[in-house]
Amino acid sequence: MPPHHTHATHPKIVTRLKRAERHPRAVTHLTAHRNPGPAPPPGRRGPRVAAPGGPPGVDGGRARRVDEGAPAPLNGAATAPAGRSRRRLSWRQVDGPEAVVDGARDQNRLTVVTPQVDADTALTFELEAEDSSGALGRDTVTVTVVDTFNNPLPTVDAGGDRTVTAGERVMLNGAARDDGAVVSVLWRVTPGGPALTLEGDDRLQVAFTAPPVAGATDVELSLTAVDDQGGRASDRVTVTILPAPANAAPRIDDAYADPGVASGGETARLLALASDPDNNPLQYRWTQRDDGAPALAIDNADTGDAKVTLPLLEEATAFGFVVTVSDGELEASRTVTLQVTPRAQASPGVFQCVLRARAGGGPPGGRGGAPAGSGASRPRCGLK
Ligand SMILES: [Ca+2]
Ligand SMILES: [Ca+2]
Ligand SMILES: [Ca+2]
Repeated sequence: MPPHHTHATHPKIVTRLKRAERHPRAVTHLTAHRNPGPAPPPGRRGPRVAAPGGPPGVDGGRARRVDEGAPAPLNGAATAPAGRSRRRLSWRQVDGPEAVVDGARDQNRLTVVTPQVDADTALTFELEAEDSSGALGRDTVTVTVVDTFNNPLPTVDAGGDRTVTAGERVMLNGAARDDGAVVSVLWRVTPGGPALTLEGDDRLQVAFTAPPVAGATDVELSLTAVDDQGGRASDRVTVTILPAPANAAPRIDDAYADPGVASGGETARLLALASDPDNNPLQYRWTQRDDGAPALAIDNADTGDAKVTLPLLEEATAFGFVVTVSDGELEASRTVTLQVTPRAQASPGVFQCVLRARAGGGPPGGRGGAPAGSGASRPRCGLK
């Protein structure tokens, strides 16, 4: 970069610049020796005329020099080959720091406001025309922005390129400095890639969640900073998004009832232990199988440690429970069977009850109980 600002701060140069601003031709002269810039434009071209059967003839207009921060009208022209008509015109900037487009882009005339520059800088614009047959013609025009105003542009750093995985939350840390002050920043996504939702696009730190992609996909973001004198500068960063590895289903490592055989009136735990190869968080869900057994309420059914209280039964009954473990997308399930025996004897004595309690609630020793289908009152082991 030419040491322009050191020169420009010299009082004599500032005076010359000020004078130059009033006399645009002098600016050209003043800057030409310091920064020759691109080769001078060729002489006025003749209007490019559409050849019969060829694409539309397009002329982007004359190359020119314009002061920084000034409006620059561009005048293009397009002609369709004989027998066709002009269907569409569009202007776009293809090179150089971004100029602000003032008005429509689909007319012969395009008005842009040149950006501030730190040295004479070429901007290239392209005019594209499409005719009624769909044929396209293009031409470019160069506008050289002349450095006339001594305002060092902000220094912007969008950070280093990154590679992330789809679904990952990505945080980008930008930086912007200026000799004066940075008054605003803005992150933008270059169109054409996958859509991103930026969180905090007007702050130096921006975040987004990497979208799903079919293959490695580049997303380009730019960070633009504006200083207190309207100067702006940008930097770009490329984030490569890799597809997320295929999700694997959770595994149920163990599932059982404790105790495995219980008697009516007791409480049994339903325990499940699962893991996920991707370390996804898991959700548990216990349900009772619809197999004719009495329906039971399951406590803590959404955990790996659920609980049921068994009813008093007339006959031995198997209760089936299903635990389903989900990682949010895939699931695994397992059935657990709990055998429940009726309480041992009708009208048990206090002694037997105490004995059972001391045995730790295990399966009762005696079988039998009320005969199947009998309406006899259930044996109870309670002291009233
Ligand atoms: Ca400048
Ligand atoms: Ca500045
Ligand atoms: Ca998983």
